[in-house]
Amino acid sequence: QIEKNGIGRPKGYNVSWHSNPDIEKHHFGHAHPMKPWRLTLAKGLIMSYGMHAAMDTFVSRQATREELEDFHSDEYLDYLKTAKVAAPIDDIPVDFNLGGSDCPIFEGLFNYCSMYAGASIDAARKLCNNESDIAINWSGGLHHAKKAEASGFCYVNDIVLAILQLLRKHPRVLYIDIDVHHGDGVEEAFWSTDRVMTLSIHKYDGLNFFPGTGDLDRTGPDSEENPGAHHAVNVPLADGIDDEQYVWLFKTIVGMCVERFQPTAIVLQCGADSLAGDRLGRFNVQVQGHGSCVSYCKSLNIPLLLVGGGGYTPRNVARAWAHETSIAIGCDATLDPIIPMHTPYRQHFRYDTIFPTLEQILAGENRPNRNPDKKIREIIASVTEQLRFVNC
Ligand code: V1S
Ligand code: CA
Ligand code: ZN
Repeated sequence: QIEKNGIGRPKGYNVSWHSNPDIEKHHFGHAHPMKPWRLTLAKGLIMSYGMHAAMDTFVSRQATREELEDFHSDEYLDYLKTAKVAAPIDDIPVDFNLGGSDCPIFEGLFNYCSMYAGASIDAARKLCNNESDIAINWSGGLHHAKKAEASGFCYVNDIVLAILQLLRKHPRVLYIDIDVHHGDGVEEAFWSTDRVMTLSIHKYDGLNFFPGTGDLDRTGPDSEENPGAHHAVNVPLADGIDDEQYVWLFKTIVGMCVERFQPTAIVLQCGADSLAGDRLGRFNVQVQGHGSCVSYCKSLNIPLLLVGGGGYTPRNVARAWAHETSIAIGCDATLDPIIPMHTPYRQHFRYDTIFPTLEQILAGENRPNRNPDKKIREIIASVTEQLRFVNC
């Protein structure tokens, strides 16, 4: 399989893959859109192509209490560890925003959180000691968690913990978030520093779309004295953006951020709910367009951490993260788009290709593009103006 698909291991270019099958076994509850099982589907696809042979694969470990305390408060971690499993009552969260229907308390919750956090921390360390050029944790990317609060299916913020690791060695980290939701937890954590620039592209509709933040003029602290001023970049979009516009916007804005900020490491949150046909998302981005964002970041030749995030139509999440793994290891051009016959749960994919057409993905649903080119150009102009104030 490996030879047939031409998957090789280019000398001197290392990709590490951090995962743990334990994570996939957790359940948020029957009706909950977050399904850790999507990771099993993604892993099956990645392995059926033989891609694991081209990476350093690591079974990740739980983050230690000390590591979690790098960002989270003692009281919050105590509560998270001891919280008793309970079905949400009338959608009302109790302490620390836990126990409502968004962030239920389920069996093995603390184990789940420590595991996905451990994987992102390990991945960041591989980049710090130059053992990896790209490190991947598809179980991470849980960007809404705050210091002492769960939010939007996220309990522990593995991205913040990974960036804190990177900052031990790297002077400047660029965080890029292509999840359809605003990366509010990461933005808030690094709001007052000029060592991390956060960039989130997301659906924004005032308060109507979760989490209700991420307007274009949210650029950092108001005071010019605060080092974090101008270091938060927000790209709010309307429903239905397509590949052409999204990739153009992504390359233009990321290109400008890299030029001004000169990051020495990049973290790319690859939330797959920005894909067309997502159960919670609103965009018309395809697997190809989503993957182009990864290709572009790889082409910058800066140490790169890839994490997962949202993604609520499991077959498309698996397609995207398998395709993005192939980009990381450099075999995307030679990968057979027909899903191998021996792929586990192959019947779940509905169509047998990694790249279904928009018509197949949307299955008759019509999601018009509400993003005129003029609006996209205005966003670019506004970010250009913002970045004039960034010096490194
Ligand atoms: N959109 C949305 C959505 N759907 C749900 C949900 C649906 C069924 C359930 F059984 C449980 C929850 N919650 C939401 C959003 C949260 C979205 C989180 C996205 C996370 C990420 O992809 O960015 C990263 C992993 N929550 C809300 O909209 C809040 C409510 C306001 C409405 C929904 N109810 C269930 C909770 C309160
Ligand atoms: Ca986002
Ligand atoms: Zn999301």
